[in-house]
Amino acid sequence: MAPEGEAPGTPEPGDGPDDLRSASAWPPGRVVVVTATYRERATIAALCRHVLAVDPALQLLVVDDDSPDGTADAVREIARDQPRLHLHVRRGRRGLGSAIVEGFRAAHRHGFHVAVNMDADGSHDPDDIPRLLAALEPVGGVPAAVALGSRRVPGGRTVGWPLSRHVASALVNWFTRWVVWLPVHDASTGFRAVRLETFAALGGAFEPGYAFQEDLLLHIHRAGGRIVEVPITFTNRTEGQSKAGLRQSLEGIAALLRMAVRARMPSRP
Ligand SMILES: Nc1nc2c(ncn2[C@@H]2O[C@H](COP(=O)(O)OP(=O)(O)OP(=O)(O)O)[C@@H](O)[C@H]2O)c(=O)[nH]1
Ligand SMILES: [Mg+2]
Repeated sequence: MAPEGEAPGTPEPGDGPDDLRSASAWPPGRVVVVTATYRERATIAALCRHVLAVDPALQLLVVDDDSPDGTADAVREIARDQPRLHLHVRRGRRGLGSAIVEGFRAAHRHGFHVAVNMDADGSHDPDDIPRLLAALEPVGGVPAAVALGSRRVPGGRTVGWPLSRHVASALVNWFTRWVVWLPVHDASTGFRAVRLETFAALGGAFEPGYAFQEDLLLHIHRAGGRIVEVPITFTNRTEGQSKAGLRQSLEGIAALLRMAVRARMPSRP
């Protein structure tokens, strides 16, 4: 539930000193979609409209790292008469993982139960959100902690990738399954529904970059959380540019190696 009488723009714990957050109060809600953006002006407006049209109960939080292309302005424009759309602008590019963590923490503070994380570049289809949410429901009395939109289970697929991306993705997922010992087929997917109670209980530090996706799953798995995979079709971006450059790839490899070490250390009680 949104805190009553909250002053718009008041910094909250976890906000950087010069961050800007949504100027409007959040309506109460259960599920919020969290999308991190860096230079996504070409796609963000369509994504906002599509997500908010999927279900009138859904809200959307965009965590933008002050994109120089004016991504935040495009969000503000729509948010002006859309109370279910929230914007959090951070100063300077600080990484995909850290943006998602800030989004999840803000969602938890506002009383949401579930956050759906997705990319802003059109690769993930908002129409798949209801299937991800349904997959969180209990099986044998045990709810799932996270439902992954998976390209690597029967029915899932990837459209438009060059061979090099297929090879890189296969290597990452081989490593996370057989070396990091994560029992999932698509650990690097950026489309997932996460129970915020589980997330908040994890504590600890997460990898701040792209490897956050695998790292979150490692935390959840080691805490005993159930992970389910739902087949999705992932479509390579057709607009804007990839933000995952050589630096991000090298940081991702280093992070996976750290995770492999952590996977061999005893879990916290
Ligand atoms: N806030 C924030 N968002 C980021 C950052 N880096 C990437 N993103 C966003 O994270 C999402 C995934 O980034 P992409 O560039 O699409 O990475 P990718 O999906 O691995 O690669 P492509 O689809 O080939 O571009 C997109 O919505 C980006 O805008 C960052 O440093 N900060
Ligand atoms: Mg992408």
